Amino acid sequence: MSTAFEVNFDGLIGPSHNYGGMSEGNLASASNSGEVSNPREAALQGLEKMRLLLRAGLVQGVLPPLPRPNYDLLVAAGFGGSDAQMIEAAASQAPQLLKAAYSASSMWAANAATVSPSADTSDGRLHLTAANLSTMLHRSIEHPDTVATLLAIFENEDRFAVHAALPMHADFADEGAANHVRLGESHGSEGVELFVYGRESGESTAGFPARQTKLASESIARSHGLAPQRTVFARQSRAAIDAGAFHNDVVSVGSTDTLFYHELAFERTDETLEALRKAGDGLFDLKSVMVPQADVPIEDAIRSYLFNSQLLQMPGEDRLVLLAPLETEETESTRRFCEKMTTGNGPIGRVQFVDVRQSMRNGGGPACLRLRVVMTEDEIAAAHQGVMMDEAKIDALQDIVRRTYRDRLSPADLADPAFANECQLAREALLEALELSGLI
Ligand code: SUG
Repeated sequence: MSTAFEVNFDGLIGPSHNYGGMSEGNLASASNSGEVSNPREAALQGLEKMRLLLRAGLVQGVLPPLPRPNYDLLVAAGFGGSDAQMIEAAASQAPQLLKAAYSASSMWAANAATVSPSADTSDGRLHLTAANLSTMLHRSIEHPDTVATLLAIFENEDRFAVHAALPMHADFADEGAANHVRLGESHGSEGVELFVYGRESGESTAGFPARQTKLASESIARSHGLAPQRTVFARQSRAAIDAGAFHNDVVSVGSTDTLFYHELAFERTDETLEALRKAGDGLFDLKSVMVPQADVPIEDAIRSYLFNSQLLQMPGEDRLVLLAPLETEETESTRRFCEKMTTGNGPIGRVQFVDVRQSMRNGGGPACLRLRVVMTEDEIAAAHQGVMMDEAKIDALQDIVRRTYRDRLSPADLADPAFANECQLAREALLEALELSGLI
């Protein structure tokens, strides 16, 4: 077993961050629809979170924002002429579509891909499958550009395998790592991969959309070459989805040997835990931390985003640290639960709060903002270095954000063709700083 690190690749929040109200079943997105956003503050908050983890001694990467507006979507919808003409026509004839074309949703990097570290795969390579995000129109346009980004970062085919998204059909609906948890003795040891799905392919469900199918999860496990006896598929509970848990990472998070979850997260909790124990037999002893509905009602868990936290093994600390959003501290039941949990002797020893409010208002907490990629030292060295963060690079990115991003944006502002140029210039400057100008 070689030394491995959990590298957090955070989505760098793009200049068109706005509150579009586009995600049915995501209560924060619906309730803040049409509000004025602050893209500059959003991106600075995200970069400060990265700085925090860097200073704690963790390895931090970044994924640049995707090109916005996405003109391919506008062309596909029949708009033509110059860029400015397309934007003006879409603004008057199809404003919903223009919002989708402008969405900065790639910031939620947990939905960029599903990742299996090389310790788990049959060919010993690190596998990444871009998520098709087929359930929501504004997210379904991410994957071609996500694949291009991943290929630019994980280019070395001897070590990395980047897979295209699954077919764009409801039977293959896939939302990436937000519905995937990897558990093991340590980051570098062989692990167990848990895939959480909301419905079977072909099954129609009432209520809020279930965005992940079992077929999608199974397909990824197969193409990543995961050992069937080390892989678990569990169904997310309908109660959780209908309460607003549009991804499993809104009601559970796991790292190393610990699974932290809400009592109502899974359809068959005992069976799921038993399957995880069996899959981890001989590898690790599962530690499960269940949050009872009586202590934290699921509505509070979703409002506060208690579980949409990063569960981190910090250098020098023997217990795990939960990096939770400020909203968890501000919600009484979750704050009390955190106090109780950390004074006990369980696997989570500390909770730290972080301000990602701009993203939270669209339903994205600390965990949504990052894609975890467990990498060996050699794999880190083989990846594109321009996206690996140090403080100087964070400073440089923040300078670009301060210079090029607006501090007020309402969905109506998207109608101004001049804004498209602003977005392009901002992205070009960011890509240059990350030595990724090939993506322009
Ligand atoms: O897919 N919100 C995202 C939030 C994604 C959170 N990710 C994880 N849980 N991993 C979504 O619903 C809202 C965009 C808007 O309405 O403008 C949005 O796409």
